[in-house]
Amino acid sequence: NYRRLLKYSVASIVLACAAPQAWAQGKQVTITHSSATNSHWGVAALEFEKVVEALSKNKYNVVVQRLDNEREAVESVQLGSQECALGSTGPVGNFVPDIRVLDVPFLFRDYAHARGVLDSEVGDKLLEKFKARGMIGMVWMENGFRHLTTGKKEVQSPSDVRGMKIRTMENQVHMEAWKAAGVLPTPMAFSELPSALQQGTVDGQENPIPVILAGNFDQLQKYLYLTSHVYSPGVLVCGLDFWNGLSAEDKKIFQDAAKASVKANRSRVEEDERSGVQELRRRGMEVREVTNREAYQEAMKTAVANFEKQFGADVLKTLREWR
Ligand code: EAX
Repeated sequence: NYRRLLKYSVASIVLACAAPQAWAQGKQVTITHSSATNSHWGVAALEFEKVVEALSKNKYNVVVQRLDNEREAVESVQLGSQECALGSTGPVGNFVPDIRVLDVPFLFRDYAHARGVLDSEVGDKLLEKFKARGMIGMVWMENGFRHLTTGKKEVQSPSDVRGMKIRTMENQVHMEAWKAAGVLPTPMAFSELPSALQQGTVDGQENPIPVILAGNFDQLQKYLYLTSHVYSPGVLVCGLDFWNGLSAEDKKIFQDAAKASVKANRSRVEEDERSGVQELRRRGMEVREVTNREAYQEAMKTAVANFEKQFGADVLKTLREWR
């Protein structure tokens, strides 16, 4: 009897210790992003975590992880080995071809223009396209306007980029545009970029201020040219099976969290845009204002003719002239 009593008391102590913990853990939902915690992606993922956990009263335990290979992240979401991911649309067009139109260079004038389109029915319709590819496009996010950087050779005008090896995202639209400008586009995942710059496999790359800042690219590149040649959208995606398994109430929680996440993301982009160039100069980067942006546009012109065929000249015109 004494033995039995002992067995029961041990069992109840074990249960007492384990149970609340298991309960507090909630159902694990992993979301990945490709940058530092202190970045426009990091703060967005943390906000998503905070809001899901608060609104669900810890029914869900959101785990934020860093995964610099954005293509792999989307693949994992599609396959269901992770629930959600947020990041640039760079490689996403390879999964959802319709969204490639958003990556066309010189399409958006400024942030207000891009956000206006993404937040409209045009953006909603494009998010709908993710379903056929096993994902839910939750919300449009933002990576920022991309700028060219180089390591050794200084670029004075777009004709100087001819023959240069520039890393691009694994994005056909970007590759085509740079090719038209005479560049040898070298596509690779974001995860491979720092070592490619370090080893000099490429002469330069292009990314928005928030990415250059958070990735400390000032240590890898000497020159920054404020080309703003293309707006780089972002997107928060979740797996379709995961999504279909949620109750309507929980879906609403995740949607609200996604919206809060966009807010955090955009206000961080704004902050980086305000102080980032000054900070990069302070860190020693040679920053060049670009007064001849049209010359870059001109250099990419033959590609734009192709994009008009691919996406429809009228579609591009509507997007360009959006007010
Ligand atoms: O999402 O691959 C890129 O250059 C992206 O801009 C970066 O991953 C940030």
